[in-house]
Amino acid sequence: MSEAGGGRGCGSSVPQRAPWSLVAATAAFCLVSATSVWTAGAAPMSREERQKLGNQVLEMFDHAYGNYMEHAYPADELMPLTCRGRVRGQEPSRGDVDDALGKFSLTLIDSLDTLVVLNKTKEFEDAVRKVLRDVNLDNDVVVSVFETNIRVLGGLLGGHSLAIMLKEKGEYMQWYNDELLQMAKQLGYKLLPAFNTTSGLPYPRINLKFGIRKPEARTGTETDTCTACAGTLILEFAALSRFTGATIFEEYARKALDFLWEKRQRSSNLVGVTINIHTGDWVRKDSGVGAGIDSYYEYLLKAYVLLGDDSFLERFNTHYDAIMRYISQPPLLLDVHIHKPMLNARTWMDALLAFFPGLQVLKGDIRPAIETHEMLYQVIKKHNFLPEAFTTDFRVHWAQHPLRPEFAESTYFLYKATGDPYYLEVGKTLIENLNKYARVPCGFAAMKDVRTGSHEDRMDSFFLAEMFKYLYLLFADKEDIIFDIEDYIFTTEAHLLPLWLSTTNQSISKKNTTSEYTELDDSNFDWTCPNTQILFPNDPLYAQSIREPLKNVVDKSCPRGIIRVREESFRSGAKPPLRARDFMATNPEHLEILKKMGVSLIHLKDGRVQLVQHAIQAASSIDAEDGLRFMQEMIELSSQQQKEQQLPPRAVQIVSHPFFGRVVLTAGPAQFGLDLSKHKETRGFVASSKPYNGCSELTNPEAVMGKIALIQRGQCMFAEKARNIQNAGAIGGIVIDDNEGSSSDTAPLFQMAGDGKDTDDIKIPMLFLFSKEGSIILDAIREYEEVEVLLSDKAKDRDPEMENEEQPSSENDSQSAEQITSSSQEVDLVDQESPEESSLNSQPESLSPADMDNAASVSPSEQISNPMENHETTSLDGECTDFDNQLQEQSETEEDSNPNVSWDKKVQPIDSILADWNEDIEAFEMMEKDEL
Ligand code: DMJ
Repeated sequence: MSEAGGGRGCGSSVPQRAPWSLVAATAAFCLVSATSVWTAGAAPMSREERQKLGNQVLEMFDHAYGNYMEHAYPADELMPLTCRGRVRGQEPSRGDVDDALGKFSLTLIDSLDTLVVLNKTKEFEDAVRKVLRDVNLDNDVVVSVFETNIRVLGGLLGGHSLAIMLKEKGEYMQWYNDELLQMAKQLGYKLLPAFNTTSGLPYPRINLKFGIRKPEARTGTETDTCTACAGTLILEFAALSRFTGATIFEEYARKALDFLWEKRQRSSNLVGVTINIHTGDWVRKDSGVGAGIDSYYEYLLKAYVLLGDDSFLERFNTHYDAIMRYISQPPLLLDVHIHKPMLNARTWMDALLAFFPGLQVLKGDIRPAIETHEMLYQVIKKHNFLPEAFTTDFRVHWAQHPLRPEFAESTYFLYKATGDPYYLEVGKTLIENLNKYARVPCGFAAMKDVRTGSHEDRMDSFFLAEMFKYLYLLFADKEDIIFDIEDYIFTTEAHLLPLWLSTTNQSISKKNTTSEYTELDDSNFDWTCPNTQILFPNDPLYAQSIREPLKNVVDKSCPRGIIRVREESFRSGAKPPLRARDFMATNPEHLEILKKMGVSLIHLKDGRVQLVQHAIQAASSIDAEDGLRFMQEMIELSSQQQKEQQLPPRAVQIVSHPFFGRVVLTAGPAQFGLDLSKHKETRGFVASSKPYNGCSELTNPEAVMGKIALIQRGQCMFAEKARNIQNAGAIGGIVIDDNEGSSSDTAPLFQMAGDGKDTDDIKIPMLFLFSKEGSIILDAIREYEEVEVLLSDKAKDRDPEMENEEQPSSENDSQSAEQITSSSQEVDLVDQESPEESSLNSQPESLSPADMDNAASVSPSEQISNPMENHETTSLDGECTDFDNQLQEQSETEEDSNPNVSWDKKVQPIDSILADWNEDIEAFEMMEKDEL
């Protein structure tokens, strides 16, 4: 094994080698010892079973890659539901997510080194030839600098690294002459104009052909970028410099990192999520380890490993100490404000942070890695996948899951570090869930909603670059891989760069780095030096002993509000601060507390109530913090209550041959007809109604009798369509959008509302599909004639039995349909929240359905209800003994003994003074923008 040159492990008793090597070497020890010593915990997994799982991963990769090559290549990505390539400009725009697509056969390039890891050397050779023959890097297309760097530049460099390794071995790639490296260099030069800022931070986007700021470029006016976007370049850029001798790339990447380091918040040592690339001001001052920041930290540590430059380790350690001090609340990792790091910035976590336990392994801090990983695994067990965001009490916050690999990555590293076969079982579950819920005939489809099991027509390139690599390596023995994986470091996209680069072309190292580390006292490094005894104890049950106390952390969780703020002082007898959920606008004591916190209550002329916080008007800084927390709670409560009043999306699952339940479409529910959420489902063959719009008595009742009728949207009310198909004997209905090209990928779903009359007479279930999802059914009818679907609230497991199931047993019972009225609360946001000033507006009066109609396009004659957001009602079992719950109990007791309080609550319920807040949507948009 080659060592990472100047790379230096922590701890005087540890030999001078990179921590990376240390981790790998120690893991090998654990693996050997596991088979003989294991007596409790997860049972060891036999070599046969590991091989079986490894082969399963290979088969799954073939399914994903084969379908991409057959149906999508040379397009950037496969659309696995419609079985074609995603070509930018030819599909409805998905916004910033599309900035990863540069018409450069993204998935092929991102898959290159995966082919070698998976021992598909022949396919690798073919793939490299295709890249050299077909890929054009000079397209007139605006791409994300970050995504292009990690996926394309990283993909080319990973491909080059393994191509030269194979060539040296003497069998494959004998014709190879650094062509991938030449392409990488060409791409590197194309990205350089992005760094033309005074700060040295790159613009977030660049036109591959025209660069930046020229009229044709269509980019260069941006002012902000995310921290990860500017701080995740050093591995690829340094590798490019060191492979080619062109030092400029490493210089630019170092300069950007130096600038970010300079701009860290000096008292907390944290960085914000977005930064102004011209002024260096933090634009978003919240800080976590997930979206927008994640790989900045990753690259500091890995730059040290790859380049052997101490300054990167010292920076990483300083940040890590801050993360462990403020953000880590094991097993949670919660965002905080960089200026007020004791104050949580939100009460949910995003899925990208799942990489962090893996990074902690590399760092050598195993205990919190095990804890966080365990918590994430429990969330996965509950929803089959990690939702894009979930709350501190483990409810779904954003329900999508684009087949992200971060959790598999952490699982692999934890297994390497602990040798605990538990992590093999975790990997097995990931494989099973992917096959059961994401596999479709034409690849693997992202989950649109982990709760319903519905799909999105999307298979991101990182799924091939990362997921299969980590899963395969998890089960592989050393001899299963044709090279020594420990000679390489993984980039954030899991591309492989050789550690020998650390001693190659070092001419620019350290030139620009600042050095103020001597100012830091020892306490800054409490978390930095792994104790190998704790890290890799000889006790093979070590990891299990850490997991044990957490085994019910998700199932037994209790609702949490904003936590931790001054918790100690509450415990010591001080009066707890006012919680948003307890607040009553007519309670003089509460109004007094509000005043102390700098929050004013303004009654607007139109009857609405506005809450505004001015931190400087608070009685003390503690009161100001309480005020901020109170405002945040109001926001959370408001959004939660609104979500709970909305119906969640439904699923249309195609169950007949050759789909067998593998295609699940996201559908909008109706506020009338059979309620599919009550464990009801309806299964039946589909038939188009005549007239297709279903607006008059059907002329083909014999065709729809006992079937699920397909009806086109438009011309009349949804309820009218439902009555017409019901009268013709249909057992359910699917309304298909008449706006060609519409899709739930790009338009918000909505609920079909009634017609303002009593709709109790409608007994059948009705669902809505956008045009793209609807065409999947229509195409299936054209091809297979008989198409059977299942309408439900959640897709059913698709197992082989589905293939043998009998004819439909539709459930069309006479249970009266429930008319569900939509949330009528409509409130306005007056001002954006900021740590210094927050404001909320609310309106107690109900609005008419027309007022609520803010979905994309609405036929004048239809009624639709609010666009749906993610929603989940989780019943929490187990005893709630945490502090928040005590507070809740306390307030309930007070309420019982005080009739005025209850009465007040009735006449002015809390939700009547809450605000409609766009934080979720904005944050999600920001996250999508910042990184995928
Ligand atoms: C990948 O492209 C990279 O891992 C990146 O750093 C973060 N997100 C995606 C996968 O989720």
